[in-house]
Amino acid sequence: MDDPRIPPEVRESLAEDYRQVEAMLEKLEQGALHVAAFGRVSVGKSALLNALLGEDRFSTSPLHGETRASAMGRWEAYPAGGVYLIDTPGLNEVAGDERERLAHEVATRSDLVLFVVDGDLTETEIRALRILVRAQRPIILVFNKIDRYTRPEREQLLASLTLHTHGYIDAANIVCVSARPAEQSVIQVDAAGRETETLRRSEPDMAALRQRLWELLEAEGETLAALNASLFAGDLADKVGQRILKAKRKLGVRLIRTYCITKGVSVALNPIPIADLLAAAAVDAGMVVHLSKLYGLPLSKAEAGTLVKTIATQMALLMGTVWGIHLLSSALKLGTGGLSTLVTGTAQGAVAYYATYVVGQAAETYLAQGKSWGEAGPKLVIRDILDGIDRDSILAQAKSDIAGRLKSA
Ligand SMILES: Nc1nc2c(ncn2[C@@H]2O[C@H](COP(=O)(O)OP(=O)(O)OP(=O)(O)O)[C@@H](O)[C@H]2O)c(=O)[nH]1
Ligand SMILES: [Mg+2]
Repeated sequence: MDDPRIPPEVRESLAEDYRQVEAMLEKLEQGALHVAAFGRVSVGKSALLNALLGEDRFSTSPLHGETRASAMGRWEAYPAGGVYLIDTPGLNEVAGDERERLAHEVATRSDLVLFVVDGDLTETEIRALRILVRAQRPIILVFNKIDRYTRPEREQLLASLTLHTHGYIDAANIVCVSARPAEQSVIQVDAAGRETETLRRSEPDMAALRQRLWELLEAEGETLAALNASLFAGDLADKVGQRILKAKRKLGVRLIRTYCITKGVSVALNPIPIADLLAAAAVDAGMVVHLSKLYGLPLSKAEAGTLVKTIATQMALLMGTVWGIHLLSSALKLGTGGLSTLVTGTAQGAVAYYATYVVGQAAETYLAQGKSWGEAGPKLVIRDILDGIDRDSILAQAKSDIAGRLKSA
């Protein structure tokens, strides 16, 4: 966060990740483990955690979407301590919203996920499971509300869950529970023969989950936490790399433009034969040296010159010998007024600008790939760049940049 080489906007955008890294390190130091309940709305995630905790910590309701934010409770029952249970908002069958995104984030940051379902897997659940599996999250698939099913129904659903998660989830990690069995009416008859009907809820049946959790934590607790931290670090390193690259690209765009203008203006003032414009591209070595510093892969002036020569050669081959004439006439057409020297000069300057622009783009691609043209080689890279450039808009930009500079001079 204090590294001055990292652009401020990147630093700012990393602040949240940095906070997470700190939290993760602290957690590792304390040997804490995070176990998150995750799943569709109303499958009984909150009820399940309450049953594990042995208290009504999280609010539950028959209405969908009861839990609105994730919350954490310490699992005192686990003897070694340090295990935290995290409740998350449920996934909605209707398009995912912000809460759902957060739930995903919590789940993919947890050391172990209790993926709670209350029957066969729905599309939403299959999608969410895939994401977790891809993020290499250890998962226990918890089939809750088994009190609602007869034994044969239960067996059949369990078989279906096992089948549909084959290859993703170890069969030993699929457990059946009943976190908050439905109330049942009980009729009591007193000594006088009077009947009274009362509603009674039987005890939760959590034994299978408790035992599996225990086994996993005992056997792999430390590995789970370390695995999670290393996955997070890897993830973050990729993210940081991408953001820095993006910031560099932004600076690179500015840098290339500055060189393009300088080059365009000098050619506009001292027009040179079109055929010499590519040779003049060799002057672009200065820009490449500058770019290479920006990418932290400094090139010497000679190396930069060789790189420019490679690019210019490919450009000439790809654009054909008459490229300059075509470009020049395009540049001229964009202008108004007659063929005064200034107009021709500006048009030639625009062509020079364009050439420098292509060299800059190519050099930048080479640098962003760690000083490599990649498997495709320079020819394909440069062809892609030429194909991707909107020639007329670059020429128009060139003319207005050059004209602006000439006017202010
Ligand atoms: N029959 C039965 N009902 C249960 C069981 N567990 C939970 N429920 C009921 O299912 C409903 C939803 O439970 P919650 O714990 O609020 O579900 P949730 O997954 O946290 O829901 P959201 O927070 O809305 O995503 C409540 O009415 C619970 O009483 C169970 O084992 N059996
Ligand atoms: Mg809930």
